[in-house]
Amino acid sequence: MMTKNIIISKIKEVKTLAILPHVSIDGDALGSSIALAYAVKELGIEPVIYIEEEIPSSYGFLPGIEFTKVYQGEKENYDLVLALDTGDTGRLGKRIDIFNAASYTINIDHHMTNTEFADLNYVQTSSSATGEIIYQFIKMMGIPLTKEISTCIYVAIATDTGGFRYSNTTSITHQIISDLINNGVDVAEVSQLLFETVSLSKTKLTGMAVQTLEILENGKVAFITVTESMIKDADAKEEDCDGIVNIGRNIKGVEVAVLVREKENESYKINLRSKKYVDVSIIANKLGGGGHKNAAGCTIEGNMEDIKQILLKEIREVL
Ligand SMILES: [Mn+2]
Repeated sequence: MMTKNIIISKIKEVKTLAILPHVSIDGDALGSSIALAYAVKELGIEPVIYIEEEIPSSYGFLPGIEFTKVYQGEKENYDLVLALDTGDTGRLGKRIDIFNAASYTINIDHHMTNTEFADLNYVQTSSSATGEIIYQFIKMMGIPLTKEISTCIYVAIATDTGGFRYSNTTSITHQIISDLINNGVDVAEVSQLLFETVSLSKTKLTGMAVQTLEILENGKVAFITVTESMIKDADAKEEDCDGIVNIGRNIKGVEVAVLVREKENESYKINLRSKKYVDVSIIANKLGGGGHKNAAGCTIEGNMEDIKQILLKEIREVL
């Protein structure tokens, strides 16, 4: 409670403020950031949301995109910088410069692996999404839930809970969602845009990725690979890889699913998902990444075969 009040008074006393969601932005990072930006604007501050890369087109329908700006190496000294949904400073990418140059920094997050890297840290791991925490802040600030704010928070929570299906979904989650719907969220429209709209290139890429599926460890582990050439052949974008790992996880009997995404220079982005008992954040942490129990990730360098062996060894230990 204390920390929350200090954060709100900090926000109220500054003149310039920037918000930093994590790299490879997702619905929670973006929705939370825009909702907070709307709230801060109500206080008479003009906030900027610095993002690392262009917003994936699947989130293009969100209101308030005008608050966002792709970081181009600007040297700015903000009175206050808030990192949202960001477990560690590595997830700030190049925008670490904005963070380091700030007079004061705040970190608001729900990741168990959060390293508490700011001047003030508010990490609530019981929240399904950073969106839940931002909702609480906005209520405490006494700022009305507009349709825009409600929609952004709804998207944040709906994405991080997999459409209210993951184990992080609580009764509090649903209480918050109830309030958001009362304040104008069009559930059918948002759900259609968020969960039932897919680009042709992603469909093609998914088909190619499924061809690489390997089932190991008596059916408990699924590996899927996406290479650079597959991305080119499907005319796909980075964001089109999102969710492909779930194809492996959804297979009956699979506990751990891995997506190995080949990047340039023998670097691989690894997505890990588990269905029930395995804590994949332990594996990701060991390999220099982070995340949650059922969803985590890391980046590894080396060649594809070695990387698969390293991952398999770590998975065997927790399986
Ligand atoms: Mn999140």
